[in-house]
Order: sequence, then structure tokens, then C-alpha cells
Amino acid sequence: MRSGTTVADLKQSFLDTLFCTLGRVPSAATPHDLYTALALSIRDRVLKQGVQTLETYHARDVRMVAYLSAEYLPGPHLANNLLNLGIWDQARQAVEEPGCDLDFLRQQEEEPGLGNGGLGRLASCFMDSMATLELPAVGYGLRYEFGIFDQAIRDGWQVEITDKWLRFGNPWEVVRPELTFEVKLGGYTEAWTDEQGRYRVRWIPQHVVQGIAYDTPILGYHVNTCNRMRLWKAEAVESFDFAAFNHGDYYRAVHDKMFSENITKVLYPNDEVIQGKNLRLEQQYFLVTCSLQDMLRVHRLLGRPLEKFHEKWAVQLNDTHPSIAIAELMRLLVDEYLLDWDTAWHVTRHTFAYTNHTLLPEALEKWPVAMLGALLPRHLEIIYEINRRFLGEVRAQFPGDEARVARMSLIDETGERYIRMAHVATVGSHHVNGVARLHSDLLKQTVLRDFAELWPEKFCNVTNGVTPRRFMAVANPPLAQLITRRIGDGWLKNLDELRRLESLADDAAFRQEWREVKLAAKRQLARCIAQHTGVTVDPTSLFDIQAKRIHEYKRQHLNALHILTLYLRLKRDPQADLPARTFIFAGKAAPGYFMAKLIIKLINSIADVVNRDPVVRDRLKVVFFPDFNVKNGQRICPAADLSEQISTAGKEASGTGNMKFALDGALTIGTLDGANIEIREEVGVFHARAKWPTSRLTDAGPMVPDGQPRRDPGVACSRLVRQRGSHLV
Ligand code: 26W
Repeated sequence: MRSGTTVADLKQSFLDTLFCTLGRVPSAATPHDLYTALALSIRDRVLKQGVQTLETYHARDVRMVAYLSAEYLPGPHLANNLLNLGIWDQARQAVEEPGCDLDFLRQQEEEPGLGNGGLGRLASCFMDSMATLELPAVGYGLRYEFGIFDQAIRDGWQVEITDKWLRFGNPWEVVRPELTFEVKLGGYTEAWTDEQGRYRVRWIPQHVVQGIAYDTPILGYHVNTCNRMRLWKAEAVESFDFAAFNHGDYYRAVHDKMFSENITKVLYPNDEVIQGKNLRLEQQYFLVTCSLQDMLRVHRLLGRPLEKFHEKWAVQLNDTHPSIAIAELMRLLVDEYLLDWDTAWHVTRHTFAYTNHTLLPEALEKWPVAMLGALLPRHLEIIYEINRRFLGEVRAQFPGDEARVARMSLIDETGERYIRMAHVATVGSHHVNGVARLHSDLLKQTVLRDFAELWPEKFCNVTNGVTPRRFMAVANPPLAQLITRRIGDGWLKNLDELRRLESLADDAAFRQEWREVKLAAKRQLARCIAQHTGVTVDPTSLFDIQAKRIHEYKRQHLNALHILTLYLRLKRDPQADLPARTFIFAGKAAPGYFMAKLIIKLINSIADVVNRDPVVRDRLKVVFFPDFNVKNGQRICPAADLSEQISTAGKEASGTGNMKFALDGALTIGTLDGANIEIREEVGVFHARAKWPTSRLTDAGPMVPDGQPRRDPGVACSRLVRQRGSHLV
């Protein structure tokens, strides 16, 4: 039976798929064939839930969340789906009989690197959580042919390798070739008055491309709900222009195809800095129009009135990347479905909500008016009209305050004219949230201050969260089993239940088991480090880990300076009372970010010196673990004793790695920034009673006369552990 979950059913499916779908016999099958056969067999079971879910949504006439994100980082699907289906052990046995090892098959899986880091991984965590909470949702995104680059380290320098994640196919997606939408680009507009005397505008495009849907099922944990991530791929309308070809103009015929497919060719590999490139704007518009056209198609298919669109669709904008959606929905409602402006605007501003992920000025998107007007002439007109009406409202509230009007305008006229997308998103949304309490406060006090004064009720905080299924149960099964043995498995769907571990904090047996779990995870990572870097590390030393994108505000270089201080102290006094420590770094630098790449080189150079020095190498090791991604994050997280979260105060909007490391039982050394503040409140604080003036505190500021390190409020390097000093879990 293709959806049975007994060992026999799974084994039969695995072999049938190998024979019938892949045309292979086990003896001649490559590791990738075997992985694909298992993946497709598991996908059958997941899709079965997906079909039933859609039927339920239809029958119940549900309101749907549409999460619009230019980036997703789903991570490997196989193990997560086995956990969600509750058939991990059955699957292991089912492949063992024909001679396969499940962990080996898992290693064959390429993960979809469709994002840069925190913002994209948060999107995937939300998709997992909404499915588990049985919230009807669809995640709309872009199916980049090349995602974030693979990172190699050569002579200590980062080398970017093209991410050919689709080279061996993608067993987790189902293509919907019949589900395509037309996407106009460039050109100009024409206005006229129609026979009913209505002002009308048509958009005559320079190019037309089409979007094709690729669906990936997103199954919730131990529920029947299976939502979908729908990724759009750009293709030429005419895959080949024979007319041009017949005139011998072969290259013009192919050019159109190349231009069209270019739009979803590659992910922009930057984080926290915008690339004001035209292609980036094309990608954003392409994502938005395909998604909105799809939502309107469903809405009309179900016979629903367009005036009620916002009652059936809640669209979340993941940063300003999809914020052109505000203008696009107005265009679709007014130009294509002939709603009057006021009705369309009422629908639009009740449809969207906007999540801000950064305060850094260089990351706040603004598009040159000339560029946006050339690509989206009709949207520029609509943005002007939205702005005219909005500024009228501002002038009514704050008469005479033209400075405020200039500050709030959707158009920045201080120099070259730009469209401020954070303003477009704020004006067109019913709610605006930051991603941690401090960040949401700073958002109202700085970047969006004027808007918070005008619409205080519009602003809220939604602190980030991460899924414990992937980052504890999949990444660290022994820890998950230990916790479940003690408090039951309710914590996997309701993390508050972890509080029930508090009563075990003084239970010597539990702590011993917990330490064994931690040591096993460290041994596992030590093997991985040896494989990937050739460095031998001591699993009984403290694993001090900083894994995140390389960025000056994340201060990997501060961590590096701390290492040098310890090294020099050990050189001066080899008998110094310092616990053996292994520093592990991981993270990619944006290819164009020179200083970040130099920091990677610095870390590797420090590693060369430290790891080679016989005086210290048994007490101090430094490792740069290459190619940090979701798969490697799952390997690194469980092994951390210390989690470095030392951003410059006010710069890390929230952080999500901080939560993953804390959940896997690391002590956090952190700046009072982003979500560190809220983690600190949850797990308690343990101020380091420094036996010696630890270098980090002096780095935080000069020593004060009495020899006590001055506590810079922003950089209180406080270890976050339970009050009783035991490990947090
Ligand atoms: C390509 C331009 C660009 C610019 C900014 C791409 C991505 C961004 C994001 C705003 C950067 C980002 O990922 N921000 C991180 O978002 C995480 C999820 O909310 C937070 O936990 C991090 O603190 C924030 O830095």
C-alpha cells in the first residue's frame, strides 16, 4: 500500500520506487538513487496528508495565511518528515533489510539554500510551526536555480562554490506546469476613460515572462495538517521564438528565453546590505505578482467577492523584500478587477502585515524612482497616488509640519529620489512587528518613529521562535529522548513544558545522563571536525561556539581577540588555571564583504598558530568549520557548551541561533541585545564572579581603579544559566 507505514509497507515502497520510478536494482543503484527512492516513498505519505488537508481547507472555507518571503532555508527534508510522520524507526528498518543505512542515505540530501541566514531560516521555522499548530498557510517564495553558495576554505580564505542543489533533481517538490501566471515588465502605461466614465489605465509591457509553481509539502509534527511552500520559477512565455529562428535570428530567439529564466537564476548572497540591482527588484516583483495572482485565482474559484479578499487572506511580508505587493494588489484590484480606489485600498491595507528584521540603514530597501518607474511604470503611479492620499492624512494630523511630511513621505526627495519600501510596507499594512522586544522598541523610537506616533496601535512585537522538532529532536535525538523519558513528549509541541525539568535541576542522575548526552554530541562533532578540517579536538574540553553569518556587528573579531588573550596568557604561564577550551567558528561571509572575508582569514591564521603550538595546543584549539548551513547547524548545535552571542548592542534585531544553542543546553555568553534579553529572563542569569579579570570584560571597557571590570551595560558578558548554577536545558 503506497501510504502504509509498517516496515513491510515502507520497504515495499522503497524497492518499488527504486525499480519503477528510477529503473534501478539495489545492486546497481548509486547512493543518490537509494536516497531518492526513499525520499519519494516518504513524499508519497506526506502528500497523502497534503491532499486531505486541502480537502479539509476547502470544506471548512478557511482563512489562509500567505507568507511572502524572498528567502527560505528549509534544511534537509527527509529526517524531519520521518519525525513528523512518526516513522523514523520503521524507515530505518525498512532500508536496513535491503542493506542500506538510513544515516548514510540522509547524507546524500542536498538542502535548498534559498536564503542568506536568519530571515530565511525564520520563514521555514514559521512554516513548520504553522503546520504543527494546524494553521492553514502557504509559503510563497522563489525557486532560485542557484541558492546560497557552498563555502570552502582554501589557505584560510573563503572560496564560494556554486550551489548546484538541483543537479540531481529535487524529490521533495511537485511541479505544477499548468499553474502559470503572466508577469509583465518594463514598458509604459496608457490612461483613458471608459464608457462608464471610469478612469482606466492599461500597462503595455516591454517583456512578458511567466511564473511556474513548484510545490513542496510542509507536514506538521504528529498532525494530519500538511501545508505547502509554493516556489515560483521564471520561464519564457514562448520557450522558443520560431519566428525569430526562421529569420535566422537564432540568438534573438534564445535571448528571450535567457532573459526570462534569469529572474530566478540566483539568490542575492548578501545579508544586512541591499544590492540596489534591477534584477533584485525583478525578483521581488515576480514573487509578488505570481503569488497575488494565485491567491486571487483561488479566491475567485471559490466564488468569493473581491471586496472580502482580506477576510480570507492574511498576507505576511517577510521584511520589505515583497513590499511591492501593496502596489501590486492595488493594481490588480483597480486595473484588472475594476474596484474603485477606496474599496481597493480598504482591502489592501487589511490584507498585509509587515515584519521588520533590521534597523541597519544599509539594509533598509529603497529603490531609485527612475529604476522602479522603468521596470514597473504602473506601480510608480500607484505609489504616487498612495503617497498623495497618505501625506494628506499626515498634514491633517500635523498641520504645518512639513519636515515631518518630508520624513514620512514614501518618496525620499533629499537627493536622488528613492522609494522608501519600509514606508510603503508600513502605510499598506494593518500591523508592523519587530522580531524581539528590544528591536520592536527601537523600531518605534528610530526608523519608524513618525509612523508609531501617527498609528501607535499598528505596532507590535513578535519575538522570533525556532522549531524544537528540527533543532532538538532531529538534531539531537539523545537529548530529546532524555527529556521525553523524564517529562513526556508534550514539550515537542508546547515548549513551555520544558519548565518541568526545573524539578530535576538538582537530580544528580539526571544531570549525569545529561552530561553524557552532551559529551556524546561533542564526540560526534569532534569526528566531523576531523573529517572536514583535519583538526583534532578534545571532546572533554569546553566547546565555545560562534556559528552565524560573518559580520562586523556580530563581532567574531572580538571573539578572536579573546582567543589571542588566552593564548598569550598561556604562553606566559603554561600552568595558568584555564580550563581546556576549543573555539569553533562557522559562518559564511557575503562574497563582496571584504572585511568579513578578512575576519575568516584572521580566525584561520590564529588557528594555525594556536593549534600548532605544543605549549598550548592541549589547552586551546581553534577551528573554522566550513559551509555553515542548516545541515551543519544541526551537527554543531548539540555540541556547544558555550554559545557566543556577542553582537554590538542594538545591532542584532533578534538572533535565532541564540535560541537553538540555548535549547540544546549551551550557556550563553551574550550582549544584552535582541532576543538574548528575553532568553536571559527565561533561563536566569549567572554573573561571572571573575576569579581573574577575564579579558572579555576588559575588552568591554577599561578596568576601573579598584581592579573590578567595568560593566558596560551593553556588553554585560553574563553567563545565562539557571540560578542554581546547573546547566540549563
Ligand atoms: C539582500 C538584502 C538583504 C537585506 C537584509 C537580505 C536580508 C536582510 C535581512 C534583514 C537580514 C537578516 O536576515 N536579518 C536577521 O533576521 C533574523 C530573523 O528575524 C534576526 O534573528 C537577525 O537578528 C537579523 O539580523
